[in-house]
Amino acid sequence: MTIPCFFHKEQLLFKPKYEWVLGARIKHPETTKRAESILGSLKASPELFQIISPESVPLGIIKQTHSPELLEVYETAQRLEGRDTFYPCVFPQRMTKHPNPKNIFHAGYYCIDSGTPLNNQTWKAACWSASAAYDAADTVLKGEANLTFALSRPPGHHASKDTYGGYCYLNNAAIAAKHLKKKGKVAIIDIDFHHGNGTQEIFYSDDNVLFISLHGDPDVNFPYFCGYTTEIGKGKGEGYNHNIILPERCSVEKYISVLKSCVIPLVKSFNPSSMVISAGFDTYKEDPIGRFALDTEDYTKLGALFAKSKIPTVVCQEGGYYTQALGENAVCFLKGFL
Ligand code: Q9C
Ligand code: ZN
Repeated sequence: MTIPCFFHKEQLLFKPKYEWVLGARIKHPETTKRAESILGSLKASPELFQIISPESVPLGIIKQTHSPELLEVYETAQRLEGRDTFYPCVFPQRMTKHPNPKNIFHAGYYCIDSGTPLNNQTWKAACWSASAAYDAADTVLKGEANLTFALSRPPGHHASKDTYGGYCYLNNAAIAAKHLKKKGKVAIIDIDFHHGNGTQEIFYSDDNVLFISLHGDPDVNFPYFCGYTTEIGKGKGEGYNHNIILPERCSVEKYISVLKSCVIPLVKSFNPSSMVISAGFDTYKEDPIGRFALDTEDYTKLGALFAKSKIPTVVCQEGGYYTQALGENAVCFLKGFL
């Protein structure tokens, strides 16, 4: 039995060159090298991983997760000149009345940061990234595999229904979870270093989707403003959203103890029919953006722990920016399930 891994080569068409961090222009961390690193490591074990090119996800499916306005911003960006990249530098005023998704200068209305550029390749790459997640979910939904991997890039967990940012355009994990929901309750565990604000928002009032995010302190880390423990869901969804803040340089011992004492018991009592793991490897000790201290072999331990729950699982790639180790980290995590 091999693990079906979904990836489309057009995900590589989008190449953000730089981003703005506190006024400085830096090389963009979300490079195509990331996906290539993971692909390389998957291909090194053909007896374990089968790489499959996804079908294109129907627009109607994407619209179940995202607003027409947000998608129209991406359509507008497709009309940019080949060499042009748009970085919003004006953000909404509290009383903004006339956002126009057809006007690229209004993109800032739909955007949460200055690190997430738009060009005429963004939509295509984001769509294929979402397609990988959707097909990974579909394979689990049909019972054809108990574990699938979506090599989603660009990542997704910072994108909400109507906003993009944090290198994310379409919420791949949410699209996967909505599909899996057709057969019962879904638990989404977000182990990226950053809080999964987009996913949280999408399912905030949903009592059929349990969302748990483990992340660095939002006082001092992206996406700021949210990811606090007081955010517990609302309406019917109250009690189905959990944020867990972990300390700087968090070790694997600490990480595992929180998984065992808190995350796994919550998942067990929720009793979902499937699980989506938003797997970011920016928790790695050398990551240029994340501030935890996990090591490559630690990801095997995490994978093994999740596998013990015996819940059909879609692993969806999120962040991870130390490209030299990213492929090995992802593969070690998946191997932990075997
Ligand atoms: N100097 C994901 O991991 N910029 N997104 C941080 C830090 C935003 C990360 C700048 C980081 C977003 C999917
Ligand atoms: Zn991240």
